[in-house]
Amino acid sequence: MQINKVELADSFWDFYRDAVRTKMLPYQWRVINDEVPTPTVKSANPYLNNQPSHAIRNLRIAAGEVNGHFSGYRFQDSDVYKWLEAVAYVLEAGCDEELKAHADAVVALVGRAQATDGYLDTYIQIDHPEAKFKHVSMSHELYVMGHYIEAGVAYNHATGNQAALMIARKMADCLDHNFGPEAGKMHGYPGHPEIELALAKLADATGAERYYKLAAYMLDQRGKQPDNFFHQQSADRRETGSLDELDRQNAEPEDDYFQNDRPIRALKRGEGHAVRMVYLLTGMARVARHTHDAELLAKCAQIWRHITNRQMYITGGIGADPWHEGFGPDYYLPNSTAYCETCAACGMVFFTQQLLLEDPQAEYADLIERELYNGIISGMALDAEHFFYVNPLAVDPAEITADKGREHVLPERPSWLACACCPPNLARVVAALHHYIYTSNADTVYVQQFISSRAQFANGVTVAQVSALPWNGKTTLTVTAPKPSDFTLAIRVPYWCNGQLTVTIDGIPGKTQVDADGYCRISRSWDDTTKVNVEFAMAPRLVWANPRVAADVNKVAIQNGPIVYAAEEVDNGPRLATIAIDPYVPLRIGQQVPIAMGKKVPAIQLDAVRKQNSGKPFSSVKPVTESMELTLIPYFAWANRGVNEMTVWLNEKI
Ligand code: FUB
Ligand code: ZN
Repeated sequence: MQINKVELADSFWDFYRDAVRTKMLPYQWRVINDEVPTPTVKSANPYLNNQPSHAIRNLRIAAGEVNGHFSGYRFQDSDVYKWLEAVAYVLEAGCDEELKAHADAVVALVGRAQATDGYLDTYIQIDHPEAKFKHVSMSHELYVMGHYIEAGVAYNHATGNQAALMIARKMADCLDHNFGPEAGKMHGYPGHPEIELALAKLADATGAERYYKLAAYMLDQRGKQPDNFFHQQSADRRETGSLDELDRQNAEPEDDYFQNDRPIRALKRGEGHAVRMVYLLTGMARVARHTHDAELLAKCAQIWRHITNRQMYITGGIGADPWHEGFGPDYYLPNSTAYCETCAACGMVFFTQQLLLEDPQAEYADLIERELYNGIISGMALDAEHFFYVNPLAVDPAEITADKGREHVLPERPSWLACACCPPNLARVVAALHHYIYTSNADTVYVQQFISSRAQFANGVTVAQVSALPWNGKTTLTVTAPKPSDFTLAIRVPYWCNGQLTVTIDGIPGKTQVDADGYCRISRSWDDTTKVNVEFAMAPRLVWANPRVAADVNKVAIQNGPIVYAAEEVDNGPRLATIAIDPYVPLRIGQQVPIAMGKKVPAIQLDAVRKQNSGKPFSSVKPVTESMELTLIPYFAWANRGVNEMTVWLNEKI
């Protein structure tokens, strides 16, 4: 049952997809062309502070079309490539002449900037040619080329643009020429994984097996000790006197930061830099699927389980350690210092999708749903022109200005970021949403996400879905089979309904058994048109953290369906930490709260208390409580109504 096409028309996601197409991508285009004034939000954290992007200009300089020096972070090129990839998914879903014209021009520019050997990294080409491939742990050369390869493959697929794919092939051939097991090549791999998953995509698009081989080589070469590649390169630079700025500052991170302290098959959990880790895992899973490497697939699944059970926030955020943008110890999930980079949530989706394709288990699609509705779209303001890089679960604007440990936290989304990896990453995930709704194998169509859409299969079958999610648990699936077709419709039963669902098939009650893998299956000979109505029980509910999460002891969070809720100061007054709720109190849903851009969201309201005492920092008098009505809004919608406090976890009244 090969999926030919999926079209979306969804009351929740159309807002985001339209915002990405009509606002975010045109806006990001102006940003990367330096046409947007430098934003005003200032942070002590250099990644979050702002400066003009210069990203297109860097490519023009590398192409020899204008004079100047490289500007921005070493990986600035990737902002352009992720933008291009997002445009590709937009064009896959429909047409947009203006975006296409810009994207065609970008492909042509990238072609002109690419060196004759296929190499392209404007930081190196413009100002540091002597450093080419000399400091691969930190340079991001393979990272930016990986992002171009992903974009080139997607753009070629969406538009048929041959140059886009040729550039990608030339790049991959350049890497194949320089890296590999053969004598005379570098026995290396990148500091920031990305190229591995990109090479796998290119191999799938072209049928060129050697790209898979190179990806597999880089994966298995990673972290080998002794004779570690990064250490060897470092020793070479010292011996040849070609130390760079980072060497001179002794700024090389520890090996575990780049998952370089052990071979990938010895990894057990989320280690080091979170985005690097999940990109690495995506590459591992993708290559392992291709090579049928059962050991590596089991390893990926084991690490996924470890991350989701011990290292992930309720929002799907990962990366509790702001100093390394990385994973922390198990159950170390502080709320107000959380990093939870938007890119890391995107990376979790990429990784999980690979596991889901290999082994359809509802828990994988559950996680993708958690990321989509919480950890990813929290990264954008509803105006689609302001972005969070860091997505903590508690923010107090007054405290963050006084706390060096919270320099990475911003109380509002800035209109751009010096390190702008997240905004175009978010754009490419939302634009590619049609790839996440259904999966299939020879005899089964899996409905993985409840998003109104229409899927066409190669055998002529269509599945049209009308879903009321995320606000209501009702979905109708209309299956049309032009000739009788035997197959199974496997409907994911989301974790949040606790197995409570109703199913009718053409009005007749169907079985509601949930199989061990989390799907409710309807196996039959489908003929003509069949209507399957499914309703998952959905009601606001309390969620408790594992008691080992010290930050959440005696706290509760509130979720409705897949949506995690949060309290904001604008609805509840200041000092959210003084509010406590009785876990048995009724949770009322329904009131629509206007947020921004004409968008309203259903609030959850409940009776709560606010604790107060004399006003001194401590007292032997027990605080008194005052009743209040607490209003919660979806976490993703916070920080759209000005700078204010927010918290996901609330004190439990004891
Ligand atoms: O290193 C490139 C990107 O910058 C990473 O993926 C992000 O975490 C940020 O550090
Ligand atoms: Zn990012």
